[in-house]
Amino acid sequence: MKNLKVKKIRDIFIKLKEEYPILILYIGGNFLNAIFLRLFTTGVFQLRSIFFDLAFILFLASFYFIVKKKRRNLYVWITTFLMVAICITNSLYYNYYSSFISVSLLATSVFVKDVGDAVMQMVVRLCDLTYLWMFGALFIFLKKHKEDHNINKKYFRKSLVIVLISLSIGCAMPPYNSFSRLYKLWNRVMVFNSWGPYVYQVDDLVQSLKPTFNNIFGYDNALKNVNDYYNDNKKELKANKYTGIYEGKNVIVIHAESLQRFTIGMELNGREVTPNINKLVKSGMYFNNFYAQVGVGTSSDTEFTYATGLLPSNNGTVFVNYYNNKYVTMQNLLNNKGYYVFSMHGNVGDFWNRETMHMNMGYDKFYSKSSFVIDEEYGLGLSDKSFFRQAVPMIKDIKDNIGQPFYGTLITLTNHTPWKEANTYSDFDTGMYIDVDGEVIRKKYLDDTLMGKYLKSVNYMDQAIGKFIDDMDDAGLLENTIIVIYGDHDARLGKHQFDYMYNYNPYTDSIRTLEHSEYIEFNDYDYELSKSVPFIIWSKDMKENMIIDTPMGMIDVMPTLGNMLGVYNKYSLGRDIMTTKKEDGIVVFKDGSFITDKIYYNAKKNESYTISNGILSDDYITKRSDYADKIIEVSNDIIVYNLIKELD
Ligand code: GP9
Ligand code: MN
Repeated sequence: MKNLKVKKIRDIFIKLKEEYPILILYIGGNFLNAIFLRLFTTGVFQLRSIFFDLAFILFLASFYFIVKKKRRNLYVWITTFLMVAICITNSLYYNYYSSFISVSLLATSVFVKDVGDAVMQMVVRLCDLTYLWMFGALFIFLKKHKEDHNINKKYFRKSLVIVLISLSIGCAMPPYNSFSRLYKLWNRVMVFNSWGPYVYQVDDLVQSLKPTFNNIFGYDNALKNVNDYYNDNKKELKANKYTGIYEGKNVIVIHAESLQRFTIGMELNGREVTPNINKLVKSGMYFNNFYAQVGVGTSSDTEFTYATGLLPSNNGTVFVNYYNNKYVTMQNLLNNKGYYVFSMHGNVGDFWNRETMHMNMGYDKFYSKSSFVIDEEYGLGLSDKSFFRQAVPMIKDIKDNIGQPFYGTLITLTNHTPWKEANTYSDFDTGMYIDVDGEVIRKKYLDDTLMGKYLKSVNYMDQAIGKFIDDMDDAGLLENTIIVIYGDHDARLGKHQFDYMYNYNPYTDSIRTLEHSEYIEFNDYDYELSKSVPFIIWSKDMKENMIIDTPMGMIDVMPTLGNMLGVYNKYSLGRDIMTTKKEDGIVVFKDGSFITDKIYYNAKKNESYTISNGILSDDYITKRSDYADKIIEVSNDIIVYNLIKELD
């Protein structure tokens, strides 16, 4: 009986192979490409996802039986092209971002293009092009085999039945929470792993189109969700000893491009990388367990999370895709209090759609590249030193002619990856000196590495900031002003850059390995934790230096700094860190991962890494994971469905 069935299936297959060779290539080739994609990206092969690949390809293949004869080849070409494109773009994208691509990025890609050099770093591996073999094979097959079938509705129906069977088998297999992941799509890697690349991309397409159809699709549900969340978590303004301490003061916020915390206090050859920022750290409020919470919108996501206390969107970038929606921001709250609110940046105004979005956020004016004399350019635009030099008289002019208080965001630029001209603008020494038989020898060490260029560039930015603060002081602009500095996100340095920096052996010109007594371990989690950025609040007359080590994310700035400035944003999902116990601090990342004082939880791998030892309750991770999922969902609903305007 069993043998009979096997024989029957084999016969069907042989018949298909003889009669439909093109179709067999179509199914087999695109299926194989999906396997390759897994191999070259996550390396995870979940059996269930393979059934979804099959279901997807067979679904497309089923139309082969009902497409008109003369259109059939075109149909094969177009759909193959789409599937190959999915494989190539995701393969490339994953290598750089460790996540999968979103069609909503198409709107954002114009900005990525402008960061040209950074994109050039996006290494194209040969394996990323493997998928192209399918075009060659298809070309040969179409030339060799001429299929001349009429429309066959019976086969069409039969293949749809197989599609349904494949889908059902896939769905019946664990993990069962993959349905909610598919629906929410903030952990793209997990969706990819359990649903396969093709279903992932269809899901992404649907999610990206959601805002367009939001009135018919999910809007009511989202509104209810968000309303329930705020009702259940009513946050009343709780005054504390920091409430209003800086009320009415001018504020200058320095958005420091790619400034990571590990550079603070770091020395190379006896020279500090950030001597000027170190001074602020030692005399101001220094939040040394602080993380940016960005998505694909990097700089702009930090601006958004800082200003609103919401997390970035999972579908596209707020600044680009949802710039017209209503948000409550630090800027418009201060504006309502009578502040003159402005931003300055040495790049073109439409980068990240800032020109439009800054107005929506409540800035009175955005001084972009065209407001400055472009007398020195590095990377994406005006050099930081020139930018800050020109900013001082502009701020003086605001003070004298528009009035106080003012709130200004100064966005730096030179420290943007890949720091190609670092040797031109920085003399910071990234070599290493060793004593060989009484003679001092200089080894190149970090000289031509990305890390070396980065450190040089950070040192340059630090000098620019130091000079700016001196100039502000000379112009009498520091008397009634607080300075806020944050690193906007990590610098996208590869892990191997750290391995090399920590384990370089100058005597052998090699990298120390585990066996070596001086080996410094730097594992995947050390790498994640090293993405921490500094957050500093400083004023000239500050009485005491404070170090705050409670885990804190960018969304906590609105409630923390806002409280000091006497403004309150009831929609912020962050916490006032000055009154948050260290054990309650949590930094939620966009993919559901989080950091507390005890662990780093990686949602992609569902594993945790101990930061400090201690007994964790059984539900420690589940509770926080649920919380992370909730605030990601609420933020996303607010952004995608423009819900602030619906809430009271
Ligand atoms: C560009 C700058 C960089 O103006 O803010 O943006 P990023 O690439 O860091 O998101
Ligand atoms: Mn940036």
